[in-house]
Amino acid sequence: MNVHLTRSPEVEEAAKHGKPIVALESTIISHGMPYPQNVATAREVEQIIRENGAVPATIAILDGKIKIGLTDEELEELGSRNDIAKASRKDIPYLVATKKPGATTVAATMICAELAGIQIFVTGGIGGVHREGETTMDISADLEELAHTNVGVVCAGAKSILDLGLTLEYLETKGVPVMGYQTQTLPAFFTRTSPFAVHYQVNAPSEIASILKAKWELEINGGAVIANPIPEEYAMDEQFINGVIDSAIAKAKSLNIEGKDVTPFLLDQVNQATEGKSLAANIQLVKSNARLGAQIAVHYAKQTL
Ligand code: PSU
Ligand code: MN
Repeated sequence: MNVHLTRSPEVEEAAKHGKPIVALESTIISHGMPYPQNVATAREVEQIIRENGAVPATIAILDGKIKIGLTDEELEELGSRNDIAKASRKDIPYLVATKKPGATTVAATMICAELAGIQIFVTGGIGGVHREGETTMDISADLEELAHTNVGVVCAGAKSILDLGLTLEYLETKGVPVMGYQTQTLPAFFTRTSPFAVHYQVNAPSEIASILKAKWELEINGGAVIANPIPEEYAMDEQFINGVIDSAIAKAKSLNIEGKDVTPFLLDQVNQATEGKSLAANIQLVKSNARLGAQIAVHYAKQTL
Protein backbone atom coordinates (compact mmCIF):
# COMPACT_ATOMS: atom_id res chain seq x y z
CA MET A 1 0.00 0.00 0.00
CA ASN A 2 1.05 3.56 -0.73
CA VAL A 3 2.61 5.23 2.35
CA HIS A 4 0.08 8.07 2.30
CA LEU A 5 -2.93 5.75 2.61
CA THR A 6 -4.50 4.22 5.70
CA ARG A 7 -7.39 1.79 5.67
CA SER A 8 -10.11 1.62 8.32
CA PRO A 9 -10.22 -1.70 10.21
CA GLU A 10 -13.32 -2.74 8.24
CA VAL A 11 -11.69 -2.05 4.87
CA GLU A 12 -8.41 -3.63 5.99
CA GLU A 13 -10.27 -6.82 6.88
CA ALA A 14 -12.17 -6.81 3.58
CA ALA A 15 -8.99 -6.31 1.56
CA LYS A 16 -7.29 -9.17 3.42
CA HIS A 17 -10.09 -11.57 2.46
CA GLY A 18 -10.55 -10.29 -1.08
CA LYS A 19 -14.07 -9.07 -0.37
CA PRO A 20 -15.64 -6.59 -2.81
CA ILE A 21 -15.09 -2.98 -1.75
CA VAL A 22 -16.99 0.08 -2.96
CA ALA A 23 -15.44 3.55 -2.76
CA LEU A 24 -17.55 6.57 -1.74
CA GLU A 25 -16.64 10.24 -2.10
CA SER A 26 -16.82 12.81 0.67
CA THR A 27 -17.35 16.16 -1.10
CA ILE A 28 -21.00 15.15 -1.38
CA ILE A 29 -20.98 14.98 2.44
CA SER A 30 -19.10 18.21 3.17
CA HIS A 31 -20.18 20.40 0.25
CA GLY A 32 -23.12 18.64 -1.40
CA MET A 33 -25.64 18.26 1.41
CA PRO A 34 -26.46 20.19 4.61
CA TYR A 35 -25.66 18.91 8.11
CA PRO A 36 -26.96 16.70 9.71
CA GLN A 37 -28.69 14.99 6.76
CA ASN A 38 -25.27 14.59 5.12
CA VAL A 39 -23.87 12.43 7.92
CA ALA A 40 -27.08 10.41 8.32
CA THR A 41 -27.15 9.76 4.56
CA ALA A 42 -23.48 8.77 4.47
CA ARG A 43 -24.11 6.19 7.19
CA GLU A 44 -27.22 4.81 5.49
CA VAL A 45 -25.44 4.58 2.15
CA GLU A 46 -22.61 2.62 3.77
CA GLN A 47 -25.17 0.27 5.33
CA ILE A 48 -26.87 -0.35 1.96
CA ILE A 49 -23.51 -1.35 0.51
CA ARG A 50 -22.99 -3.86 3.34
CA GLU A 51 -26.50 -5.26 2.90
CA ASN A 52 -25.69 -5.87 -0.75
CA GLY A 53 -22.60 -7.92 -0.06
CA ALA A 54 -19.79 -5.37 -0.33
CA VAL A 55 -17.76 -3.24 2.08
CA PRO A 56 -17.99 0.59 1.92
CA ALA A 57 -14.86 2.73 1.86
CA THR A 58 -15.68 6.42 2.23
CA ILE A 59 -12.57 8.37 1.26
CA ALA A 60 -11.26 11.65 2.71
CA ILE A 61 -7.99 13.35 3.64
CA LEU A 62 -7.50 13.74 7.39
CA ASP A 63 -4.38 14.32 9.51
CA GLY A 64 -2.11 14.12 6.48
CA LYS A 65 -3.41 10.70 5.46
CA ILE A 66 -5.68 9.55 2.68
CA LYS A 67 -8.26 7.58 4.61
CA ILE A 68 -9.77 4.61 2.83
CA GLY A 69 -12.82 4.03 4.99
CA LEU A 70 -13.86 6.38 7.78
CA THR A 71 -14.86 5.73 11.35
CA ASP A 72 -18.17 7.07 12.67
CA GLU A 73 -16.36 9.94 14.40
CA GLU A 74 -14.48 10.85 11.23
CA LEU A 75 -17.73 10.91 9.23
CA GLU A 76 -19.29 13.18 11.84
CA GLU A 77 -16.27 15.50 11.79
CA LEU A 78 -16.27 15.72 8.03
CA GLY A 79 -19.98 16.47 7.87
CA SER A 80 -20.23 18.98 10.71
CA ARG A 81 -17.09 21.11 10.32
CA ASN A 82 -17.21 24.01 7.90
CA ASP A 83 -13.48 24.33 7.30
CA ILE A 84 -13.09 21.17 5.23
CA ALA A 85 -11.45 21.82 1.86
CA LYS A 86 -13.05 20.56 -1.32
CA ALA A 87 -10.26 18.32 -2.58
CA SER A 88 -9.85 17.61 -6.27
CA ARG A 89 -6.75 16.22 -8.07
CA LYS A 90 -4.77 19.46 -7.72
CA ASP A 91 -5.39 19.70 -3.96
CA ILE A 92 -4.32 16.25 -2.74
CA PRO A 93 -0.56 16.91 -2.36
CA TYR A 94 -1.11 20.21 -0.51
CA LEU A 95 -3.62 18.74 1.92
CA VAL A 96 -1.54 15.64 2.63
CA ALA A 97 1.63 17.65 3.22
CA THR A 98 0.02 20.37 5.36
CA LYS A 99 -2.25 17.90 7.21
CA LYS A 100 -5.33 19.99 6.49
CA PRO A 101 -8.68 18.19 6.19
CA GLY A 102 -10.13 17.61 2.74
CA ALA A 103 -13.25 16.02 1.31
CA THR A 104 -12.55 14.28 -1.98
CA THR A 105 -14.43 15.05 -5.19
CA VAL A 106 -15.16 12.42 -7.82
CA ALA A 107 -11.76 13.09 -9.43
CA ALA A 108 -9.83 12.84 -6.16
CA THR A 109 -11.80 9.82 -4.96
CA MET A 110 -10.99 8.01 -8.21
CA ILE A 111 -7.27 8.65 -7.67
CA CYS A 112 -7.42 7.38 -4.08
CA ALA A 113 -9.58 4.38 -4.98
CA GLU A 114 -7.14 3.32 -7.68
CA LEU A 115 -4.23 3.65 -5.25
CA ALA A 116 -6.16 1.42 -2.83
CA GLY A 117 -7.01 -1.16 -5.50
CA ILE A 118 -10.75 -0.38 -5.54
CA GLN A 119 -12.46 -0.53 -8.95
CA ILE A 120 -16.04 0.49 -8.19
CA PHE A 121 -17.06 3.90 -6.87
CA VAL A 122 -20.54 5.17 -6.03
CA THR A 123 -21.59 8.81 -5.99
CA GLY A 124 -24.60 11.04 -6.74
CA GLY A 125 -23.62 13.09 -9.75
CA ILE A 126 -20.38 13.72 -11.60
CA GLY A 127 -18.98 17.10 -12.52
CA GLY A 128 -18.82 18.06 -16.17
CA VAL A 129 -18.65 20.89 -18.66
CA HIS A 130 -20.52 23.85 -17.22
CA ARG A 131 -22.92 25.85 -19.35
CA GLU A 132 -20.90 28.27 -21.47
CA GLY A 133 -17.91 26.07 -20.68
CA GLU A 134 -16.71 26.67 -24.23
CA THR A 135 -15.82 30.23 -23.19
CA THR A 136 -15.34 30.04 -19.39
CA MET A 137 -13.25 26.80 -19.63
CA ASP A 138 -15.09 25.61 -16.51
CA ILE A 139 -14.73 21.90 -17.07
CA SER A 140 -14.68 19.65 -14.01
CA ALA A 141 -11.46 17.77 -13.29
CA ASP A 142 -13.77 14.76 -12.90
CA LEU A 143 -13.86 14.38 -16.69
CA GLU A 144 -10.10 14.32 -17.12
CA GLU A 145 -9.84 11.79 -14.30
CA LEU A 146 -12.40 9.58 -15.99
CA ALA A 147 -10.17 9.79 -19.05
CA HIS A 148 -7.24 8.06 -17.39
CA THR A 149 -8.00 6.48 -13.99
CA ASN A 150 -9.28 2.92 -13.90
CA VAL A 151 -12.39 3.18 -11.77
CA GLY A 152 -16.04 2.62 -12.68
CA VAL A 153 -18.23 5.46 -11.41
CA VAL A 154 -21.88 4.76 -10.59
CA CYS A 155 -23.92 7.98 -10.62
CA ALA A 156 -27.37 9.31 -11.51
CA GLY A 157 -25.98 11.14 -14.53
CA ALA A 158 -25.18 14.81 -14.12
CA LYS A 159 -27.25 17.78 -13.03
CA SER A 160 -28.42 20.21 -15.63
CA ILE A 161 -26.38 22.89 -13.86
CA LEU A 162 -24.02 21.51 -16.52
CA ASP A 163 -24.20 21.44 -20.29
CA LEU A 164 -25.00 17.75 -20.64
CA GLY A 165 -24.40 17.72 -24.39
CA LEU A 166 -20.90 19.19 -24.09
CA THR A 167 -20.17 16.87 -21.17
CA LEU A 168 -21.02 13.84 -23.31
CA GLU A 169 -18.92 15.17 -26.20
CA TYR A 170 -15.96 15.57 -23.87
CA LEU A 171 -16.35 12.04 -22.50
CA GLU A 172 -16.61 10.63 -26.01
CA THR A 173 -13.43 12.44 -27.07
CA LYS A 174 -11.61 11.05 -24.05
CA GLY A 175 -12.85 7.52 -24.71
CA VAL A 176 -14.92 7.21 -21.58
CA PRO A 177 -17.86 4.82 -22.02
CA VAL A 178 -21.12 6.19 -20.67
CA MET A 179 -23.49 3.34 -19.91
CA GLY A 180 -27.16 3.73 -19.06
CA TYR A 181 -28.47 1.26 -16.52
CA GLN A 182 -31.66 -0.11 -18.08
CA THR A 183 -32.01 3.06 -20.11
CA GLN A 184 -30.95 4.53 -23.44
CA THR A 185 -31.01 8.14 -22.31
CA LEU A 186 -28.62 9.98 -20.05
CA PRO A 187 -30.37 10.63 -16.74
CA ALA A 188 -30.13 14.19 -15.43
CA PHE A 189 -29.78 13.49 -11.71
CA PHE A 190 -33.15 14.82 -10.45
CA THR A 191 -34.94 13.47 -13.51
CA ARG A 192 -34.75 10.08 -15.23
CA THR A 193 -34.17 11.42 -18.70
CA SER A 194 -32.47 14.15 -20.69
CA PRO A 195 -32.45 14.91 -24.42
CA PHE A 196 -29.20 12.92 -24.76
CA ALA A 197 -28.47 9.27 -25.51
CA VAL A 198 -25.93 7.22 -23.55
CA HIS A 199 -23.32 5.23 -25.48
CA TYR A 200 -24.76 1.86 -24.41
CA GLN A 201 -27.70 0.52 -22.50
CA VAL A 202 -26.65 -2.10 -19.96
CA ASN A 203 -29.17 -4.21 -18.11
CA ALA A 204 -27.49 -6.16 -15.33
CA PRO A 205 -24.72 -5.67 -12.76
CA SER A 206 -22.91 -8.76 -14.11
CA GLU A 207 -22.90 -7.26 -17.60
CA ILE A 208 -21.41 -4.01 -16.29
CA ALA A 209 -18.74 -5.94 -14.37
CA SER A 210 -17.78 -7.85 -17.55
CA ILE A 211 -17.49 -4.66 -19.59
CA LEU A 212 -15.22 -3.04 -16.99
CA LYS A 213 -13.14 -6.19 -16.77
CA ALA A 214 -12.75 -6.39 -20.55
CA LYS A 215 -11.77 -2.70 -20.69
CA TRP A 216 -8.97 -3.02 -18.21
CA GLU A 217 -7.76 -6.44 -19.42
CA LEU A 218 -7.41 -4.78 -22.80
CA GLU A 219 -5.34 -2.11 -21.08
CA ILE A 220 -7.71 0.57 -22.29
CA ASN A 221 -7.02 2.87 -19.38
CA GLY A 222 -9.57 5.18 -17.92
CA GLY A 223 -12.84 5.06 -16.08
CA ALA A 224 -16.41 4.48 -17.11
CA VAL A 225 -19.68 6.15 -16.21
CA ILE A 226 -22.54 3.93 -15.13
CA ALA A 227 -25.59 6.18 -15.16
CA ASN A 228 -28.45 4.92 -13.01
CA PRO A 229 -31.69 6.93 -13.27
CA ILE A 230 -33.24 8.16 -10.03
CA PRO A 231 -36.03 5.77 -8.95
CA GLU A 232 -39.31 6.81 -10.58
CA GLU A 233 -41.10 7.60 -7.31
CA TYR A 234 -38.45 10.15 -6.29
CA ALA A 235 -37.90 11.84 -9.67
CA MET A 236 -38.63 15.57 -9.70
CA ASP A 237 -40.77 17.55 -12.09
CA GLU A 238 -38.52 18.51 -14.97
CA GLN A 239 -39.87 22.00 -15.59
CA PHE A 240 -39.82 22.88 -11.92
CA ILE A 241 -36.25 21.74 -11.25
CA ASN A 242 -34.88 23.23 -14.45
CA GLY A 243 -36.44 26.58 -13.52
CA VAL A 244 -34.76 26.44 -10.12
CA ILE A 245 -31.43 25.54 -11.72
CA ASP A 246 -31.70 28.39 -14.24
CA SER A 247 -32.24 30.92 -11.42
CA ALA A 248 -29.33 29.47 -9.44
CA ILE A 249 -27.03 29.83 -12.46
CA ALA A 250 -28.18 33.43 -13.00
CA LYS A 251 -27.48 34.23 -9.35
CA ALA A 252 -24.01 32.63 -9.49
CA LYS A 253 -23.24 34.75 -12.53
CA SER A 254 -24.44 37.98 -10.96
CA LEU A 255 -22.36 37.31 -7.82
CA ASN A 256 -19.29 36.40 -9.91
CA ILE A 257 -18.94 32.96 -8.31
CA GLU A 258 -15.97 31.24 -9.93
CA GLY A 259 -13.76 28.18 -9.95
CA LYS A 260 -14.27 25.44 -7.40
CA ASP A 261 -17.01 27.43 -5.65
CA VAL A 262 -19.41 27.23 -8.59
CA THR A 263 -20.69 23.69 -8.04
CA PRO A 264 -21.17 23.93 -4.23
CA PHE A 265 -22.87 27.31 -4.67
CA LEU A 266 -25.32 25.93 -7.22
CA LEU A 267 -26.04 22.81 -5.13
CA ASP A 268 -26.76 24.97 -2.09
CA GLN A 269 -29.01 27.34 -4.04
CA VAL A 270 -31.00 24.44 -5.46
CA ASN A 271 -31.38 22.86 -2.01
CA GLN A 272 -32.64 26.14 -0.56
CA ALA A 273 -35.01 26.97 -3.40
CA THR A 274 -36.72 23.59 -3.33
CA GLU A 275 -37.09 23.62 0.47
CA GLY A 276 -35.61 20.21 0.92
CA LYS A 277 -37.40 18.48 -1.97
CA SER A 278 -34.24 18.24 -4.02
CA LEU A 279 -32.31 17.05 -0.97
CA ALA A 280 -34.78 14.20 -0.50
CA ALA A 281 -34.37 13.23 -4.16
CA ASN A 282 -30.59 13.50 -3.85
CA ILE A 283 -30.56 11.16 -0.85
CA GLN A 284 -32.72 8.57 -2.60
CA LEU A 285 -30.69 8.50 -5.79
CA VAL A 286 -27.44 8.00 -3.89
CA LYS A 287 -29.01 5.07 -2.04
CA SER A 288 -30.16 3.55 -5.30
CA ASN A 289 -26.66 4.00 -6.73
CA ALA A 290 -25.18 2.32 -3.65
CA ARG A 291 -27.35 -0.75 -4.26
CA LEU A 292 -26.26 -0.99 -7.89
CA GLY A 293 -22.60 -0.25 -7.14
CA ALA A 294 -22.41 -2.98 -4.50
CA GLN A 295 -23.98 -5.48 -6.90
CA ILE A 296 -21.46 -4.57 -9.61
CA ALA A 297 -18.58 -4.91 -7.14
CA VAL A 298 -19.80 -8.35 -6.05
CA HIS A 299 -19.89 -9.55 -9.67
CA TYR A 300 -16.55 -7.94 -10.47
CA ALA A 301 -14.91 -9.75 -7.54
CA LYS A 302 -16.44 -13.09 -8.63
CA GLN A 303 -15.22 -12.65 -12.19
CA THR A 304 -11.66 -11.96 -11.08
CA LEU A 305 -11.42 -15.07 -8.87
N1 PSU B 1 -22.53 17.29 -8.53
C1 PSU B 1 -23.53 16.95 -7.70
N2 PSU B 1 -23.25 16.76 -6.38
C2 PSU B 1 -21.98 16.89 -5.88
C3 PSU B 1 -20.93 17.23 -6.79
C4 PSU B 1 -21.25 17.43 -8.09
O1 PSU B 1 -24.65 16.83 -8.13
O2 PSU B 1 -21.76 16.72 -4.66
C5 PSU B 1 -19.52 17.34 -6.28
C6 PSU B 1 -18.74 16.05 -6.58
O3 PSU B 1 -17.80 15.82 -5.54
C7 PSU B 1 -17.99 16.38 -7.86
C8 PSU B 1 -17.68 17.85 -7.62
O4 PSU B 1 -16.83 15.63 -8.07
O5 PSU B 1 -18.84 18.37 -6.99
C9 PSU B 1 -17.40 18.56 -8.93
O6 PSU B 1 -16.96 19.85 -8.64
P1 PSU B 1 -16.36 20.75 -9.84
O7 PSU B 1 -17.53 21.04 -10.73
O8 PSU B 1 -15.84 21.96 -9.14
O9 PSU B 1 -15.29 19.94 -10.48
MN1 MN C 1 -15.29 23.86 -12.11
